[in-house]
Amino acid sequence: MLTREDRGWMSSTSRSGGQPRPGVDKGPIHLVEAGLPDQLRQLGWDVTFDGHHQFEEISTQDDPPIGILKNPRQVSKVCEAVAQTVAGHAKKGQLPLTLGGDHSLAMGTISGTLSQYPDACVIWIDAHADINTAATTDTGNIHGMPVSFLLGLDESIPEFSWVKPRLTPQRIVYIGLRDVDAGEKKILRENGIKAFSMHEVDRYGIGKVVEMALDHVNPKRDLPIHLSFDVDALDPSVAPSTGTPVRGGLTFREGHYICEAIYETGCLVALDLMEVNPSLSDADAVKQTVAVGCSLVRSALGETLL
Ligand code: HAR
Ligand code: MN
Ligand code: MN
Ligand code: MN
Repeated sequence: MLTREDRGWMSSTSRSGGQPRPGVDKGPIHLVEAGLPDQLRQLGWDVTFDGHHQFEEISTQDDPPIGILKNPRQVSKVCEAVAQTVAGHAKKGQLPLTLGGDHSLAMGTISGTLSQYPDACVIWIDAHADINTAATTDTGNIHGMPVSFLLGLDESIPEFSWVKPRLTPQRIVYIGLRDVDAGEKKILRENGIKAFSMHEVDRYGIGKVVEMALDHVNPKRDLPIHLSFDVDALDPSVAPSTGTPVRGGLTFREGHYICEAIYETGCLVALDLMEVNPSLSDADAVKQTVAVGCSLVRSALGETLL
């Protein structure tokens, strides 16, 4: 498992094709300009910042919808490139931190993690389940679908057949859900996928929820963990600048507690921070959201309160 002496690695993926609102591709630039690389160096990480991957060679043109899926070829190719990049860094023993960009990118980051750590589990922090298939999506926005491709639940789109190795339903757990489509609820139920919605956070408290989530995906605390954090899991009063805010979310401390507790397991091998969109809301809201994003990452990478 990685410790602070290991090399950290950081990449940002400035693409936004998985959702319709422009600007989420600029999230990483703001997080980096806010000083995230140096903040992590101060925690003892040897940070290599790869630069802002724009994947300019991957065209945004000539990509008509498949069914109602928007930008399918572009999203697929970007995610495949991200998977290779993440896998390459994980192979060298580095801990890949990927800043998004929209959450469709997790198809790439998690595929990359699984290629190096086939027994890894995924902790997905989000207001949304992102588990629509081509048959269930109402919007055609692929950022609402990455988990179904990762699990192999949708084999109808050949463009995404590269998504391997596959995740299994017992190896993913959600925290923070509160906006789940009817079709997604059915998929969660039918596949026995464990999810802790805001209802469970209210009932048990965040400490107990994280413990139960870990007991489910990582009972002996010996499996590698990929943490995929969608900033819209936080309440919009805490993280306003994001494309699909949903009220009733995690507090500032609940979000940070999750990150701290996962760091404490010593099992974290990869981290995503997704869906920061600096073009939404006013300058103060953007500053607040970017600052929260940086501090979530610091917490997941070992910042302690005392
Ligand atoms: N479930 C809706 C859809 O499929 C909304 C998804 C919004 N997704 C994100 N990612 N912001 O979590 O379109
Ligand atoms: Mn790179
Ligand atoms: Mn998401
Ligand atoms: Mn979300």
